[in-house]
Amino acid sequence: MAPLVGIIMGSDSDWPTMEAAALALAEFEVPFEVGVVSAHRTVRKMVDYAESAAGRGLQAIIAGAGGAAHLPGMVAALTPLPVIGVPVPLKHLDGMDSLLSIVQMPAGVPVATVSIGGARNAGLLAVRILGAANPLLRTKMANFQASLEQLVAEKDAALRE
Ligand code: RP5
Repeated sequence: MAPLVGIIMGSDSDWPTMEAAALALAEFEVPFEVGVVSAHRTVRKMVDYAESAAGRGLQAIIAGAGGAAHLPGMVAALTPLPVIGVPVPLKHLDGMDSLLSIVQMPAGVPVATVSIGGARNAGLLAVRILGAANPLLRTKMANFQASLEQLVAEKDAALRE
């Protein structure tokens, strides 16, 4: 099936963090594509990717980057699609640099920023975005939420055994 979500990252070194987004999408059987697209090292590739994304059928983009993490914001400036930003933690500053680079967008160019290293939530948020126009995905998400509730109930009960 043609990909509906694009997962991009500034470097292959971001993959250990970003893989969780891919796993979440796979869990919900949402077709996705993965690629390295750097805002600084492959500027033209980034522009091409963002400008062609909607026309290629993508419905959302998950962009992860660390340090001076400009990729999500630049992509959001170049596409009308929803962009979810994942701050990737690097060796220094614990990902605070990545978080602030991604979250402090100027008015008019939103990036839905998840927590530092929060790639799984980025995948789940993409499922919710697609689910707004897809009842089957919405039902799957509701079932997933019910399973979380059930899990907490089981753990709560186990505490008192
Ligand atoms: C960022 O620089 C990337 O997103 C990555 O988090 C960071 C370091 O990249 P490498 O030097 O590991 O390729 O643009």
